[in-house]
Amino acid sequence: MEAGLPLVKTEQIGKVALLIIDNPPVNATSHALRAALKAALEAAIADPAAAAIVLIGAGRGFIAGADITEFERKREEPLNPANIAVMEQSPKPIIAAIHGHALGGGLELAMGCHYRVTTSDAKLGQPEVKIGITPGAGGTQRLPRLVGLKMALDMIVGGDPIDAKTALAYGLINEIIEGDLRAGAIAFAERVSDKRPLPRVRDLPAPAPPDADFFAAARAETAKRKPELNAPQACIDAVEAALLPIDDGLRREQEIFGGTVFSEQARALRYLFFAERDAAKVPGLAADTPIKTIASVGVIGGGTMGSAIAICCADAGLSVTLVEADKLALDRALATIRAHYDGAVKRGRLQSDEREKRLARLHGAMLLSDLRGADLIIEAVTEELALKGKIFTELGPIAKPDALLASNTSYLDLDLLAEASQRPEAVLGLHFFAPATVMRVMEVVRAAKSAPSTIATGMAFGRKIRKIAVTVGACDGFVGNRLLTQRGREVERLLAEGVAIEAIDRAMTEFGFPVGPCAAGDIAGLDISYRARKQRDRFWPLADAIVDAGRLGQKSGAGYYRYESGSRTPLPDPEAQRIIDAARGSDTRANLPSDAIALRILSAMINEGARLLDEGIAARASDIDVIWVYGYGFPAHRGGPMFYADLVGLPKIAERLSAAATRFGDDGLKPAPLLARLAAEGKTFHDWKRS
Ligand code: T1G
Repeated sequence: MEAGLPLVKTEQIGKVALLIIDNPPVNATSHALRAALKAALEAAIADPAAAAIVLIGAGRGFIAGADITEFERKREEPLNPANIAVMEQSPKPIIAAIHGHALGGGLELAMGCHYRVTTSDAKLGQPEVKIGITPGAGGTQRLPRLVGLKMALDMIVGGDPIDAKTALAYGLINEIIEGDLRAGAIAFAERVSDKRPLPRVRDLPAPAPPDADFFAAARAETAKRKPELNAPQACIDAVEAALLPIDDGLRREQEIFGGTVFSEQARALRYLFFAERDAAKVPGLAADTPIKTIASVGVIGGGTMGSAIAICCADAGLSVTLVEADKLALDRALATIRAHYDGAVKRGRLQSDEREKRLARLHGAMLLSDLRGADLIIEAVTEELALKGKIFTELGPIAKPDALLASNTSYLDLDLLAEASQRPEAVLGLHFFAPATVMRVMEVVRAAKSAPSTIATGMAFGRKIRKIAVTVGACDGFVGNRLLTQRGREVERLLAEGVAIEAIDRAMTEFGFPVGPCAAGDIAGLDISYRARKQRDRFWPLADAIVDAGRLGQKSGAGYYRYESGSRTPLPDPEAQRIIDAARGSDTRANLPSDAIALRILSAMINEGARLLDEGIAARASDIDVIWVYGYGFPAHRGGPMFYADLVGLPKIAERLSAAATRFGDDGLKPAPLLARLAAEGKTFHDWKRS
């Protein structure tokens, strides 16, 4: 916010006082804004010239909620409830004029007003649960009085906003203003300026519970869907308090809110909120680095990844040409894509006309030369260096002069592909995570000679296809898979000690992962990591023994678990354990507590994270966390491996690793220099900034 410019400007338009809230980028209610708003409200209420007051936001929207950056410390008065009290005691009507987002404290302030009008594209919601807290300015009490318990609960426990049409249908707003909001809101204010009594939400009757076990059912259903999260249950508790008289309910809400704000889960989710946004700022990349326009994309390879990448591009409105080696493979890829969209229509997630629009953007081809017009070409063929090298060699002379050439390789040496293309400055890695239509993160890999605009364009492309794009350096496995390898290595050590397959997976699911490392391997296909190990002379005798026994995971019906035909449910299989015991030459079992198993695995990953920071492959610790949370299912309410390390304390992690290095005689387990240094200095990864 430009210093000295008022956060709230008041304009008198006829008999209406217009209070313009201006705290870019999203009018978050920082302490300064709350204080300025209180002063402006009190002045307008006292001003005889003002028969009505309109609150309106400058910039992108109304108010995106409380200033989340303030939650790491005790927040100063006035808080939003104080401003709401001022409005509810006002003898004059106050109208919230909403465009863009009215979220969290922003919607709560609007519900403190007597009327709410919006533009047709406004979004209204209580997303607090997504950052691990409950609403804390009356939203859990006023929203149910306006929209009923069911809708209020859906909005508050789910956290997703509703659109203006739905808000009008549920009585959350009074009117949708077509055309100029400011003028429309002032006209509305003039119309209601003499209407009495003033409709205060707090005066509405407490909502009647739909049926006796409404809340019990909501708790059970939420516990099933989000068993590890505290905030959704706390939100249900707070909304249930709406059955009480309003002031009792508001007091109860404050108690519940206070119990969530400083919780570990809330701190982790807040951290991730900003980590996600920080990832978009690539250190060393000037903000004005030119970004090329990407309107058409060529995808080479229509396998699982290639067809999913094509779908992501078509979903984002891009024209896509999918190249396969022959007609059979091409037809198969296009059929996979059509089946994806048919499924989405069947599940009601997509309108059929929208399906046709997206399919119309997709074209099949069988020649690389058919990609000569593409702005960006993404190679997504099998992980074979020779094949990828051949493709990049051919692409060099074919692609148009300013095209970008990207590889979806997960491991291979990008610089070799870049050299093969004869235009290394235009080459980058775009590493998607399977399933690419679901996983929200994408590693944008900077090769040795990638031009700044190539990386800037890769990041913009990521945002365009609604991915969280994170720039990483080029190395074997980039960031995500480097930690994955260390996780696999520690699992191999645990298996060798006699820890059971199920015990390892249980430890990581209890920690919060959706599936354990062994079951995750079965999903991905054990032959893929087996081949990657062989290509690097990496010898994991126990993991190899499973594959050597023909157990490739889900796709072969057995891996670390067995799978009934057509089922994806991992079933314990003594045969898998027998193969491992045979390979380690013992069937004695070691029983380690789950948290010890989890800490061993996480420590190895955290150590690798520290190396990646030291090497400059990862620019900041939070980038590693964003990649693992949105690419590998690391539980978001734990913040990511590096955030978790700070929570546990780096000295403890370093000590653990030193002990393991001695025990296993493996220098690879020694604390990485950065970890050892930060631990010794009593610092955290969060403190660490690249000098
Ligand atoms: N506080 C502080 N900074 C915020 C912020 C907030 N609430 N919302 C956004 N920012 C920053 C963000 O970090 C980024 O900064 C810039 O604004 C643009 O955001 C009392 C307790 C509104 C949908 O959870 O969902 O109210 O990176 O990149 O994609 O009950 O921001 O540029 O430096 O996300 O257009 C509840 C959070 C708070 C909404 C816009 N509110 N915000 O998305 O832009 S708790 C939220 C969003 C609360 C009350 C409780 C999105 C957006 P930078 P952006 P965008």
